[in-house]
Amino acid sequence: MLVFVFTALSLLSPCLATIPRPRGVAISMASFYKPDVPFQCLDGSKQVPFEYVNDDYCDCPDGSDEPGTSACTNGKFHCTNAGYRPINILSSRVNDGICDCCDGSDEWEGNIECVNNCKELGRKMREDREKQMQLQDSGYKVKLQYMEEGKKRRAEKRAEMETLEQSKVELEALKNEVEARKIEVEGPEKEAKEKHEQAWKEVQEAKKAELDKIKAETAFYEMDENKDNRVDLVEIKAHAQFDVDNNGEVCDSEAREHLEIGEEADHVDLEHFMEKVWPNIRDFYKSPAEQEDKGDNQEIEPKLPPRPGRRYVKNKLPMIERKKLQMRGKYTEDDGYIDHEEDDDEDEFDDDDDIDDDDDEEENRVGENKTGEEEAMPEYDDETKQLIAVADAARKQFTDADNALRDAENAIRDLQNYLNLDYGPNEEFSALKGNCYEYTDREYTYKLCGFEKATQRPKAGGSETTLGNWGKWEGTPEDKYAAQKYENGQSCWNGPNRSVKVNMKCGLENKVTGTSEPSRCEYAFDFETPARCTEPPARASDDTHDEL
Ligand code: MAN
Repeated sequence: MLVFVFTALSLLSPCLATIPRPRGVAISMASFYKPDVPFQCLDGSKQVPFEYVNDDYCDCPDGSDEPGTSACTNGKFHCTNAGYRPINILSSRVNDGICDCCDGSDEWEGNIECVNNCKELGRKMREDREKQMQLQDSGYKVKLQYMEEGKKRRAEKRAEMETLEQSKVELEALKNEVEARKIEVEGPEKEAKEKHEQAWKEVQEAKKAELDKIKAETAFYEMDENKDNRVDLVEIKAHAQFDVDNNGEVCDSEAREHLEIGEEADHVDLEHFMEKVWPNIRDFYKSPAEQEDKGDNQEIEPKLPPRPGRRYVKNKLPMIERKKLQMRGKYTEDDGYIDHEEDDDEDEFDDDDDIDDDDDEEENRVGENKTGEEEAMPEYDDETKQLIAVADAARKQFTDADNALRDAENAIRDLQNYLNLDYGPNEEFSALKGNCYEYTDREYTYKLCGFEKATQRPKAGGSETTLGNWGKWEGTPEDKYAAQKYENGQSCWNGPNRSVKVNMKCGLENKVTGTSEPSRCEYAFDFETPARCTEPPARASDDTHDEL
């Protein structure tokens, strides 16, 4: 059956002529279907008489002879859809009892009554289009501002950079200058300080040597129990600390070894003791009193008797202690202990008091003051002080210049980072720089900080996860700025490092409108921004379709 209709669309304006063509053929294809010539299959494979077109029998391999029937499985039916959008449907859908075209033209056999809702759909489409236009319109106005601000910002940053580069050169020169000055004045300062410190060291060492000598002498007379001004084998054997092999007694060889004497001798005098014995035992020598306090088994006298004519004791205070106090100006042979601040403790030295108690042991050490601290070095002389003040000032100048240079370098680096970024062809995306946008879904709050990073924080609490750091623009080759990529986020267990693709489209304000995780640890954000709005084309006076 030949089905040949001449489509007459009453809705059309008079200037659009009705173009006769077979059913299911688009106006643009009408010229291939001429009733007075044989039909050439559109793939060029063969020719058939025009009567074969839409005769419900498939002749052409490409189905082009049956545009208005369902005879060919690969045929296409064109819905004109006047008032809306024309579409092509599979010809198998023709007369299948389902309305596919909004104008109902695919169900021409009348198996089902189709309502023509093309006008309604067209109206809706135009409304949506109008809304889109308005959105683009308003968004584009904001984008123009972004562009202006972005360009201004770039120009400012460039100017700032130039100024800073200039100051950097000057600051480098200044730093070098003040550094040279610092080095120059630090020399004399160091020399003067060292001189002072050396003198102080020498005094200290002399004091130490003096105290060591006293300690050695004290030890000698402590060991010399029979007071014959010699230390002999018997006396040294009374000191368990010389029992090197720990067999419970100090044997001859151990005693000789400590006394640094051979088989032929059995004692040492003070001079030999000071020179040969004391250096080897000073670190572990314990006075009889100390040994007793430590629970030593040695039977030794707790306190040594006064020695007439010697200064060994005065008011039962060991000489070493007296010497120490004497050096600190707190003791004289005549008056004894004279530290008035410590009058309360004076009795301590008056009698057989417990001067050897554990509590006092620390205080009785040679070469240390009462608190166990080294004596403080005296102040520097005025000349050295002056040199220090000059060097301090030079050091401060150097530190200030160094800090200023560092600040300038940091500021240059920040500016460079800003200027290296691509904020779009007209700087419009610079509005996102330094700003963050949040979006909360059922489980997480997501945050996008423009050109910086994207994060995820569980709503239920817990730490923030970095999903990615600014990477690059990742739109299509034709539309580079359609998407951003944030990459190298926190690694995903058994998976890739997290990353985010931010799809950007036109909107009136900057905001994340949705988030998803299309594949594990690979996220997608939807982002609206005026920066993506385009200049709307001039509105057509008549919005009708070309087939209308
Ligand atoms: C966290 C979140 C999720 C992610 C898993 C992967 O729970 O970052 O988005 O899928 O880790 O283990």
